[in-house]
Amino acid sequence: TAGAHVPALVIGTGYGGSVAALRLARAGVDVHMIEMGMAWDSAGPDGKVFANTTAPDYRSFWLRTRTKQPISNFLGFPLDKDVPRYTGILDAEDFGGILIYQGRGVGGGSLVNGGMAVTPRRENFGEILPSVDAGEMYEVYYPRANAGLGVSHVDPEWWEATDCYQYARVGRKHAQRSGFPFVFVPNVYDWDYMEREAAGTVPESALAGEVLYGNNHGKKSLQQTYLAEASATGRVAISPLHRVTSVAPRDAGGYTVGMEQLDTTGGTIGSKTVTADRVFFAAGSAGTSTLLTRLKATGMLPRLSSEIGKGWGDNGNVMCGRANHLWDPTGKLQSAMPTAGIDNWADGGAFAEVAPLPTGIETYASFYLSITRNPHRAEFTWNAGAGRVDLDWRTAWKQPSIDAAKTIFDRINAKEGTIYRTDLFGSYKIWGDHLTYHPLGGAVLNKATDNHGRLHGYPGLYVVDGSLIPGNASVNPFVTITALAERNVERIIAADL
Ligand code: FAE
Repeated sequence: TAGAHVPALVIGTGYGGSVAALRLARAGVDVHMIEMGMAWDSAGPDGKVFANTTAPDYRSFWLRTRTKQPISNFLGFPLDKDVPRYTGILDAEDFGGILIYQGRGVGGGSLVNGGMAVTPRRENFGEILPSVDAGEMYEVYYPRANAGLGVSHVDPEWWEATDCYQYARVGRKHAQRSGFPFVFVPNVYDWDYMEREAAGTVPESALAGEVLYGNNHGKKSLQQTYLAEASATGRVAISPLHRVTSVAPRDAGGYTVGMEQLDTTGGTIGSKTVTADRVFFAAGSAGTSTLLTRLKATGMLPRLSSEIGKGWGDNGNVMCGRANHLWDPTGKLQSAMPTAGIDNWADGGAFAEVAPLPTGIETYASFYLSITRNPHRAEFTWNAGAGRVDLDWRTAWKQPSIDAAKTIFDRINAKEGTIYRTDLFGSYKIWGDHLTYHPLGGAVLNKATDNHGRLHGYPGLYVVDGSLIPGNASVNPFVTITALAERNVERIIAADL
């Protein structure tokens, strides 16, 4: 069916897309957002919108018949189980050498992530986004992003006393005994709500272990922040369960955007086209990179830069667990929202988040997601024979990340007389080196685009998401993605509209 015309179309509803939609709408531009995932605004048969991390069900995974849990094993037992194929919230997208975990639904990654809202240290910014004026970012756009996302700190007094951060206090003790800086990191969780969870006066969310498959309360996802504000303008419409498949220039100017409407088993109900004066690619690093790589290679957008698809990195993600002594229990109640990390970036190239392992039982395990300085960069390419986009990342490329993480955990283990857990990612496997939560790059700023995200060769096409960041952010990335989108969209509105 021939669809409507919109001034601005945004592909995806994660951080970059939500910033673009809000700022365009505030500037008086009508916006249509297209989202392949579900709206996540109504309860399932159990009365809840989202499934618990410890009990994945049909809502948990994007079009899989078996779960693909990041921690696949526990004490020798595989944890994955069969689930009905459904347009669930977490996608473990398999690119051969790596699984890229992503949120699917209105709100993108904000629906499933740990809410850690970290602004990188200013001295590291030059290696993250070398072509961007750091002064502007730290004076204007990082503060704007933090305000828009509702970022705040846990009350330190409460943190010191509450059972649910016992695991983090053990993490601090071990970090400090080995001489590592232990830093608190802000989060978008509503801390007042968490204190009431702990007091037993409201339904539990973070304290019930909710995170990977959504939080029913407490977490300020984009649905509660940028998207709520965007919707309040009256200028933003969102189409969930619609996947953009093509973008092509029109003779009359602007672009024709093709999309498929999906049902909840992933089947296609129908195809639609919409015309738009401007199109903002905000499908996330993997989504935007695969789409642009295919559109360039198949002749729909042939003038795109040869930099499209290049410069992709995993933010150096690697996971591991440590087995503590019996006198260092990490607690059977663990808040699913991390609050702190071990900062050995300057000396060892690793920032390790002290992560929860919310199993509901005492595990005596400390669990960490490390962000490391990994120099490897992969490329997305069109595989014409298979009709898909490939990514040439290899599992062996995680070795620099493992080495960096070991600068922290080998020392802690030596000091404490402890060992790594070998049961979390298979049997006798220490490192979770098969995945990333933080895909970055593939349409790198000032290479595949100009210095504000305008795609070369096609006026009116923009990239506004994590694909602009060349592979590493030195910390968890969503604050930087949001701040960069704030910077770029402000310029685009001022100069192009
Ligand atoms: P993203 O949020 O991924 O949004 C892209 C959206 O586009 C998604 O909703 C897609 O469904 C949609 N989409 C894709 N393709 C299409 C298409 N063809 N048509 C229509 N829609 C499409 O992009 N980061 C932190 O900073 N702190 C954390 O604590 C943290 N924890 C994480 C935990 C997990 C389990 C995961 C998976 C990620 C975590 N992240 C964290 C990463 C963070 O969520 C991620 O960097 C951002 O969500 C990326 O933002 P983008 O705007 O690039």
